[in-house]
Amino acid sequence: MRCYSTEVMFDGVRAMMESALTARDRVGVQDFVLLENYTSEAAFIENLRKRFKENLIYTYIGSVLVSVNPYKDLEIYTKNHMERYRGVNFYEVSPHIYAVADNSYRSMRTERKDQCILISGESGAGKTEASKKILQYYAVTCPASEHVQTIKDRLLQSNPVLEAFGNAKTLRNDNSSRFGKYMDIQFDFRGAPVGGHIINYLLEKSRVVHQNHGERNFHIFYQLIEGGEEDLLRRLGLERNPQQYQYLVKGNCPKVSSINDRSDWKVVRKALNVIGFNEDEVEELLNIIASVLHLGNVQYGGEESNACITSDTQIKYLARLLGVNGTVLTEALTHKKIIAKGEELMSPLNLEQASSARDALAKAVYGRTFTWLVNKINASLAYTDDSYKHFSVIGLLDIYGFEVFQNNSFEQFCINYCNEKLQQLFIELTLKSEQEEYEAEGITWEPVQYFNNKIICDLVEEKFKGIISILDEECLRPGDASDTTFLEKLEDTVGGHPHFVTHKLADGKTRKVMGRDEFRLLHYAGEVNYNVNGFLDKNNDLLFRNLKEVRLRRINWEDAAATQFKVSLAKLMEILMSKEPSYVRCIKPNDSKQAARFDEVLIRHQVKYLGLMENLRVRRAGFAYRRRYEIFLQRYKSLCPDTWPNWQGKLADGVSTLVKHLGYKPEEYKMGRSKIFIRFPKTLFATEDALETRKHSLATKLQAGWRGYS
Ligand code: AD9
Ligand code: MG
Repeated sequence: MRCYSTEVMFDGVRAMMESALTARDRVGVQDFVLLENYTSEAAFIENLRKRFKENLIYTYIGSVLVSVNPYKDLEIYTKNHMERYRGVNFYEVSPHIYAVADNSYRSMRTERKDQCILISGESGAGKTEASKKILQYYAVTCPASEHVQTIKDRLLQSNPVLEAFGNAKTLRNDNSSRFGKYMDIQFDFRGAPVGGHIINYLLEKSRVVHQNHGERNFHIFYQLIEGGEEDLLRRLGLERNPQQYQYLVKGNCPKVSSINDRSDWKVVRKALNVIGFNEDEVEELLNIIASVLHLGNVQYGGEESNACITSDTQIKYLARLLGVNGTVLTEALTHKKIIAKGEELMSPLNLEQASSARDALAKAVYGRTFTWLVNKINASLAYTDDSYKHFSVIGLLDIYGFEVFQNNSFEQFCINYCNEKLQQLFIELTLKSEQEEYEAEGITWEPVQYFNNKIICDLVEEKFKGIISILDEECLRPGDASDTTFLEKLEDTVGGHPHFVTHKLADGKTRKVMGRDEFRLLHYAGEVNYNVNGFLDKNNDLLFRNLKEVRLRRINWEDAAATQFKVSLAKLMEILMSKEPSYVRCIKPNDSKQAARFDEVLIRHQVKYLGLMENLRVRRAGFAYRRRYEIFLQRYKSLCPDTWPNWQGKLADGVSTLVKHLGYKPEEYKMGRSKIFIRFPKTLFATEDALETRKHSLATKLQAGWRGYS
């Protein structure tokens, strides 16, 4: 028996030794700053590939977490895993999303500073999943009481609701978020979550009326139709068949194999209750969802120049569901109000105009309902305990990544502008924190050269002469303003900007590779051509005035436009600047949603768009590695007779003695106030190898001892 256990132990030790000695070759480095050739993109990608192959989806760049979507369940999100990361120092455990969550939580608790976690990456890269993992981590590991449990439940349950109304199946992701989301989690003095607040950005409303082939409308429509109870559907006048509805057939994709609309409906209904919606509110919400479907089935006929509605079935439902007068609604869907010689007149719409008016109403109704929903969720998450007003905050930002399609429009313009702003913040804050750490440690700061993308942000957002200002100006200009005149104005105003290109060349000739209705922006992440068609309408959020006058209960008609987006982004930047940031950079390994496929071309693109090489360069510009003295000494003290088994003097002196004994040259390291800074990975690796060799020889001795014993 004893002999058997010794054998097992011996094999275990040997296996551990072997794996440790070859580990770096097999699984790469867990922090990119330890890459010898840190400026090489190929080395960067090779490291990602090695780790991905071993199911190690997380790797650091300093404190930034890089995550590659595994597209399979890895069983690394259990309660045991959560426990393993709880209260443990970032570098003592392997990279994980829980380490980021825990690190932010501890910084918030110990330094009393609000935190934020910024998650970015392209569609399908795993941002939303990452943000859910963080939320779950807090829900499980933070202290709880009855009230706190209610808030934890509501925070968790806000996800299925927001996803039902704001997510959809796209070609890139079966559960794609079609809005940006910033969520504050508020913690009380004991570190328990006691409230929350959500801000949403730029919902893709165009999806309500149109979907590309293979894509779907927002999940809620299918959930309601597939899962809604018989009498509910009867009240709403809906049939249990998505193919009946014009707004659901455009993508020819009513079913998705990875989605069960019927069971999702049950989850959403329950979540609405948990969040605190009463039956009337749920009914009202569903009335609006149903009315969007009825609106889509409103058909026009009559003369080309004078549209009329061919059947009043939908209008009857709409009038009842929305609580509006049917005649007023019919007129609003077929006429527009114009002012001629100071008088208001109703002018008939032609067929095309009438269809756009109908679609505009559907989009507006849906968009405003989404805002109302977010407001309701916020009310239910609001921190209500007046007796103790002060709380600390961790913010989670799950926002759309940089997008480049074959055809890029207003939406991509806004999304990419948003990423440009976040990149600016990222570079500024990374540099700032590097600089602050050097200062705090009393080490001379060595300036880092980097590309500052402020010039591109200014091109988009500057007052009077930025692209958004010019767009607004064209939208307000009466007369012949159009997408074409907008482009002409852009050429006149920013034509000479180094990051702006159109088909016109400076010498009056034409650049053949570009369309006449396009402009190109040279973003930090790459070049994107934007087609101007639809820019003015989308910026106006076109809705004829009389449609706005069809007052709908609980719906607040505010205009949305690029300027509003700009203002809300500026506010977001302010929020983020006031907090201590952590970053999660998500990468999508392939375009076919497959596990274990590492598409190198696709990944190289993302490494570029996410600015990861720049990030690594900034982080590595000075020192590859830094550790607090006590942690460094604890790990390596066995390598020096003077520090083993325990160093009695000052920590810094112990580390000094140790590294001198190891033969570190003065140019290889610097001693800060509380940390040692090591310039090159090879110095650290030599030390690590010395440690392995020592463990190995100890194990051999131990093994000899055991043999003798048995
Ligand atoms: V989008 O910009 O909203 O379209 P996200 O949010 O970046 O996108 P999401 O988090 O929704 O992507 O992930 C897409 C899918 O990848 C998920 O539905 C999962 O099936 C899969 N995924 C993502 N992360 C993980 C993970 N850590 N483990 C397993 C994952 N599967
Ligand atoms: Mg998402």
